[in-house]
Amino acid sequence: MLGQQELHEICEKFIIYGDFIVGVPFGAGHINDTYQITCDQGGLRVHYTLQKINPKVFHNPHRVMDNVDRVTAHLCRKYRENNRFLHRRTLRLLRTYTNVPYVFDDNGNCWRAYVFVENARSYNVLESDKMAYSVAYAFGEFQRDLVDLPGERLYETIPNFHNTPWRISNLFDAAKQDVCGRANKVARELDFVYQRCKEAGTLIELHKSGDIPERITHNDTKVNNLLIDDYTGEGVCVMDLDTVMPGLALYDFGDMVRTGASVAEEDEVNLDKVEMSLSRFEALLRGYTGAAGAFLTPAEREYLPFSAKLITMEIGTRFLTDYLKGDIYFKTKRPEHNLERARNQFKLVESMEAQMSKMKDLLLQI
Ligand code: ADP
Ligand code: GN1
Ligand code: MG
Repeated sequence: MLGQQELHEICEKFIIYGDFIVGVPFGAGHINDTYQITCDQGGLRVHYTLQKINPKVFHNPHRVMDNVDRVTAHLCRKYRENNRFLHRRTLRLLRTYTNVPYVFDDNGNCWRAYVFVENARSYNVLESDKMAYSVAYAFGEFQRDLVDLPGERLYETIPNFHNTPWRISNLFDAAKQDVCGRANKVARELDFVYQRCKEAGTLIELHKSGDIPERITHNDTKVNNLLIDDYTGEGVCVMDLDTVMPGLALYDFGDMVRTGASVAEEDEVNLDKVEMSLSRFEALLRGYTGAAGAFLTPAEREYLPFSAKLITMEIGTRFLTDYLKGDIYFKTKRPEHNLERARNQFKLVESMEAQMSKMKDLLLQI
């Protein structure tokens, strides 16, 4: 984490109409370094978000920022035309004195700053079905608003990001190499994945056969990547736009269910507490189809329940891979953190499997 002087120096490169007071680490993201910056602006205290993009995860920050800039500019234009509250509906990038939305520090790290969205917060675990509806509606609306993004295809900021079979083969490679000597501890988990690897390519196959289209998708729709209004409970701002790129809408829906229908935190170690709530699932389904239903193809609709299970497998697989590789990707707070997360996700997969026929029944009712 950086000291105040360094944060101050980075802030000075952005056009901020205020004096730096303090910067504090903020949020519960697993990837970037995020700070809330407080400035004095003409006697008022105003906040900004300052983020260092993780260079180990995003190898080409210029491309990440080009995507984010295009996407946020498009959303701003759209909201302005529709007289919606611009400043809280989308992230707003600050620009530098050379009119660029990011800067590099002396170590070559890329930093960006956003207007801090006030009177709203993100949740790791949702508190009600109503909240689940709002979350899914907001992410569905995000996809819908990007359908007409002008210009070239967005960059793929992380290639193969939702290529589930590739993620699984990475897991077995990591187990084979076993650089940390941890593989013997996870035989049961490896078998869990092995038993399910046949269905890992389902969505990719459907895309290849033309049944489900490529769209502009968020690709990281875990529910804490959305700010929820403190007063109205509405989803007000989709965040974490680093992986907005061409993708499959189903992975977005699946990730909302993985995180929004689980009644426990992603790293809850008491697995008895980990399960998928069917009523949360129903609320997410209604919210998402409420916003995105008009453009979904029949095959996309049909695979909504399955997508939840698939991405939960995928993320569990990624946590387990990172555990075997020595915790080099996700931020961790304790030595077994990634293993705990993987076990948690696999328990959630089992809960989804046990409720899959009910999930499919609900789909027929909406
Ligand atoms: P990571 O890639 O590490 O997950 P995020 O972009 O998701 O980073 O940001 C981490 C957290 O910071 C978010 O979950 C949210 O709580 C907070 N945050 C980010 N941007 C803003 C913003 N503009 N306004 C308010 N909070 C924000
Ligand atoms: C990461 O950045 P964050 O914490 O919102 C990860 C997602 C995972 C998620 C699991 C770029 O999301 O893919 O699903 O952790 N983001 C990246 O919690 O890898
Ligand atoms: Mg995040």
